[in-house]
Amino acid sequence: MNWQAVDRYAKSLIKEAGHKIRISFFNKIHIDSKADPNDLVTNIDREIEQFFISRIQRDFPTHKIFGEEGFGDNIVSLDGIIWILDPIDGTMNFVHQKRNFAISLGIYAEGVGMLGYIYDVMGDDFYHAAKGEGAYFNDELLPELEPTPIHEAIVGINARWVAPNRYVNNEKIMDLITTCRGTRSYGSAAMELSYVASGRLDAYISTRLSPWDIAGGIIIAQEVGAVATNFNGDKPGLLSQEPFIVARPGLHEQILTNYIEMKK
Ligand code: 2AM
Ligand code: CA
Ligand code: CA
Ligand code: CA
Repeated sequence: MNWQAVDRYAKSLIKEAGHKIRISFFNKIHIDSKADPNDLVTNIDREIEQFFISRIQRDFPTHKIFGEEGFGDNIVSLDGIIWILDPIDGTMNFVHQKRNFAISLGIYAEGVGMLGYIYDVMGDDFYHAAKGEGAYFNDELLPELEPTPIHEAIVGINARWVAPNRYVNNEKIMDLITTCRGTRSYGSAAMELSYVASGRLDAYISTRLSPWDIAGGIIIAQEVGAVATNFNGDKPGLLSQEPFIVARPGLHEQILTNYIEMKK
């Protein structure tokens, strides 16, 4: 496989998809809900996924596609080359804010992350990485991440985990948010991952993410030495939903050990 050619192809495909999303605001967007009334999906999420699939199937017929909206392949193993795609990560932001959403794509070969992309469509900010080649913010090489103590860290976390919930001990989360320097919540897991990789956030935590939320970002994160795992400290799975934490080295272990207590 000529990965440089795949990389050039994927970048241009993502930019083209971003353009389609930006011009979609000129027309009425149709909004539906999925699992619950706040779990939104639009015709644009679906159309963009279908756009990627039609191009990838035409130009890389042996590759498989695993996308949030379900138009791709039924993936039960990580064999072969798989494009793991979230056509719009942050659909609620797409609908309500018309910004702060991203296209997320990771390309895996036999389960190994080869190419990762997160495109902040309205900011026109492109985070990308190729395995072993470093990670970039637009054309800028991102430096290796240094450790940061918890009291100087900005942590990306949704405020709902501070309230009682069925996933984590919220009192420990309260300790975390009062100990760290500050918290932020952007509403797009992929963007938050790109922020950790580029040092804009020091950690990001979510109790439940899907493979397409993290597939692109973990390849980028790995290139700068960020540590990404589930709450057991294991490598994130790419076939099911799992809790997720990514952080600077050292800080990851500190947060996981002292502030994350999963409910049984
Ligand atoms: P989405 O916009 O692609 O659905 C919001 O905090 C983040 O969590 C977004 O990255 C969002 O992705 C994801 N998310 C939203 N609803 C979710 C759900 N029901 N299960 C898992 N992840 C979800
Ligand atoms: Ca969704
Ligand atoms: Ca998502
Ligand atoms: Ca999505």
